[in-house]
Amino acid sequence: MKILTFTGHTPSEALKKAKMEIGDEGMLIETREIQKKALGREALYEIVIGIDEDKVSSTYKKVKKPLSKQKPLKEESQEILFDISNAAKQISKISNVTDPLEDLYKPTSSQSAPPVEPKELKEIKSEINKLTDKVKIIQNMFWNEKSPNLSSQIPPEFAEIYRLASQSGINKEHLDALMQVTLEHMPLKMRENSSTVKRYFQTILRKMVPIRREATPSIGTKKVIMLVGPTGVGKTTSIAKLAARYSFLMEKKYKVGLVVLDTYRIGAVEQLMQYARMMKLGIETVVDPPEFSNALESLKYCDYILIDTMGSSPYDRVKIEKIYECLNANSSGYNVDVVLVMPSSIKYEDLKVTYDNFSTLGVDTLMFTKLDETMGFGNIFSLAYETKKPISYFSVGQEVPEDLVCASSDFLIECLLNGFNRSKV
Ligand SMILES: Nc1nc2c(ncn2[C@@H]2O[C@H](COP(=O)(O)OP(=O)(O)OP(=O)(O)O)[C@@H](O)[C@H]2O)c(=O)[nH]1
Ligand SMILES: [Mg+2]
Repeated sequence: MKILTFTGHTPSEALKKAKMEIGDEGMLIETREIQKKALGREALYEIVIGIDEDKVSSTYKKVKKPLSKQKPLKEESQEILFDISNAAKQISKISNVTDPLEDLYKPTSSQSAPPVEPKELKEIKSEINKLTDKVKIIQNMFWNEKSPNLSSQIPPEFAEIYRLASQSGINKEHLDALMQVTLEHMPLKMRENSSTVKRYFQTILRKMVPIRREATPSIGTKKVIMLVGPTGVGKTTSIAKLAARYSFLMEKKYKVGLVVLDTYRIGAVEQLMQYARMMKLGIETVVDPPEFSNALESLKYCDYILIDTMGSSPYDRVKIEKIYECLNANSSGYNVDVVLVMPSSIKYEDLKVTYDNFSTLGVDTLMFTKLDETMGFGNIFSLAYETKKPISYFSVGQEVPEDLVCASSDFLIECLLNGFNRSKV
């Protein structure tokens, strides 16, 4: 017997290479991880295949035959499927996990492949999809993060979605709780492959994220919205985007007024003043908390009053206290909606600390900015899930007014599982 080795970034990649080189004849002897995944470096796996010496050259010839003489695609893909299925069994034995492919795609006598004709392209596509799914399953079997919090092991079909969600920065406890719910409630029939599992899990995620739909003021009422949050997160830019949205971009044009809390007299008003000038909007500055009610009163002709605040570190209790004093001094009778603005680029734990410190202001909704600067969105999901505070808006770039998105669970979960894509805004 001749021993051959093949390497790849995943065991299935190595298997594919083996398949390309020696066809179906070999027997998988061993799979090992020869290089661990590290920052900036992919993992490397090696598989060891044993093959009868006299079969090496003939097999090689078989693979190298011209394209025109190769078997029809459907038959080939079927073969790869069973080949991988066998390999999966052997890999399973080595890694001591159950075979994910055992019952799926077991050939039965009635399933013998009919001859392929051009009109059967659909079937070929479906075969390829099945094959891709199997490869994914094998890949994910080697994803070595375990979930000790789950009462049962994660079935292979769930591994991809679990990995995606985990890599998105979702809090581990939240993810395990969601996975447990999915495992308990998902109809058996839907567990057939990882794409139905993904769809089901996506639906659960969507249902779990609280969203506040935008509601415009009805006749005779007004909306007073205050943006609070850490320094430099995009509060003023977002106020400008909202102001433009309400006064120009919606079907109905609303009257918008602006208020700036400049209780530290640091000239925080200048940036917003420029936007106010450009959009011809009334603007009031509040330096001392008792002036807050007067500022709101003087904008009573407006449908929307948007209040900008100076940024403060979540640990700067004195600055947050000043905002609280303004809210406390509000005798105008107008209800102030407090929106906590946070960047999506910080991890869940930091978002939670920020939320806890600003929560003394009575946060009504969450707004996340800088979605264009991050890869994972699980942190956002987890904060909304944990605090049960609905998300109202997302900011997806620096451009005023276009880079603003009204929150929706579809949009967030799409970002979470597939990344932010400007074309889907
Ligand atoms: N990439 C990106 N940049 C943003 C986004 N929103 C705001 N910015 C930028 O972030 C920077 C700070 O924005 P500001 O609106 O001044 O932030 P702020 O929260 O008002 O800052 P302070 O008033 O100093 O607390 C500016 O350069 C904005 O253009 C966003 O969604 N994506
Ligand atoms: Mg600002």
